[in-house]
Amino acid sequence: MDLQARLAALLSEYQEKIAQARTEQELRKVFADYGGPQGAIRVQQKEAIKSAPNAEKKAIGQLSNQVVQSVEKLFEERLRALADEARRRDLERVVDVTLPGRARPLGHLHPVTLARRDIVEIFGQLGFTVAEGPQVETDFHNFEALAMPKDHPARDMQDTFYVAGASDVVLRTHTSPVQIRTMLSQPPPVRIIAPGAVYRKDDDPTHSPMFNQFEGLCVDEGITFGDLKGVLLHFTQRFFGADMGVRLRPSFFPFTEPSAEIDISCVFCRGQGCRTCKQSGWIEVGGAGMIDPEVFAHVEYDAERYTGFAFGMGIDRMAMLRYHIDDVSLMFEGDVRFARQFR
Ligand code: FA5
Repeated sequence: MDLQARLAALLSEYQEKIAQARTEQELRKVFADYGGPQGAIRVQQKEAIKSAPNAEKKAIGQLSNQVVQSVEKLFEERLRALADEARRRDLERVVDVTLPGRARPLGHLHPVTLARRDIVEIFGQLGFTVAEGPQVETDFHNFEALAMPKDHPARDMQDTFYVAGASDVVLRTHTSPVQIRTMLSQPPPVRIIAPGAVYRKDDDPTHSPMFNQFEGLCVDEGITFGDLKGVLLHFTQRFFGADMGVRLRPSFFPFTEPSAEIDISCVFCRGQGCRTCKQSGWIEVGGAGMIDPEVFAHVEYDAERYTGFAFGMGIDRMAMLRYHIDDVSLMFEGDVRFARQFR
């Protein structure tokens, strides 16, 4: 059989096989077997060229190239036919246009996000702007400038995560370093609120190793403890409802003097006394006080002229109280069924 006859036989074999191919994948395989670089036609071509006298080589090349072109053309036609068939089958499928649509699942804001947004809005209306600071903080901003030099016993109140290999870099243990960053970057008057994540070696049903606080700082001439109490009372009543009370209980923080623990009336019993508030009618939500002159010295504010107050509260704690959630770990598990319940 001469080359022409062999190629014609291959071509008709090929035609039969592509007609049988039912999927694009099958079709591509048949094409590769015949028309591809290692396919039967190229093999025939190479063998024929090798054994032919020089004068005939060109004609052999042309002939087999023509056959390959036909193979390609047939492949493309069959590919189009397969696509058309698939489309026709799709169109023939019966669609019941009266069926209800499938609703797309909607995401939900986390209770901590909801609480943070409300906090920022309430303080925004009092003229407080939002300030931010890094979560990986220097020892200076987190402790030193807040009147907690190294070896100060108050450092033990906040069990600290240190960054490996850097003894004076920590994961911030509270949002108070944002006070320092803000005062270092601008002169008084200052009125900021600083929400954000903080970290402590703490882990039980009401304490989490990562949690959120918001810091408040107000510095100007003539700011008093009465202003602090007024702002906290206004905030609490907007956030929890008009019948909520605030109590400031004497306490100690190295960076404020006098200092106080902030209690709000128990959200469960509205101050009547219950198991959660241990019958006291009050629940602790944060700390506060008047800025200590030592802190003003670190940021070069004139303590003779200016006074100020600061407070720091747990956002997670506030959200838990507002939505009556009894385990802080639920807040961080990322279960969408949990988030879905809060609006
Ligand atoms: C502080 O962190 C001070 N920086 C607050 C402050 C700011 C005082 C400005 C004075 C002036 P304390 O460690 O008490 O204080 O934390 C404040 C609040 O954060 C707590 O009342 C609580 O609501 C919340 N909190 C503390 N630890 C955790 C924790 N592990 N998990 C969840 N919330 C926490």
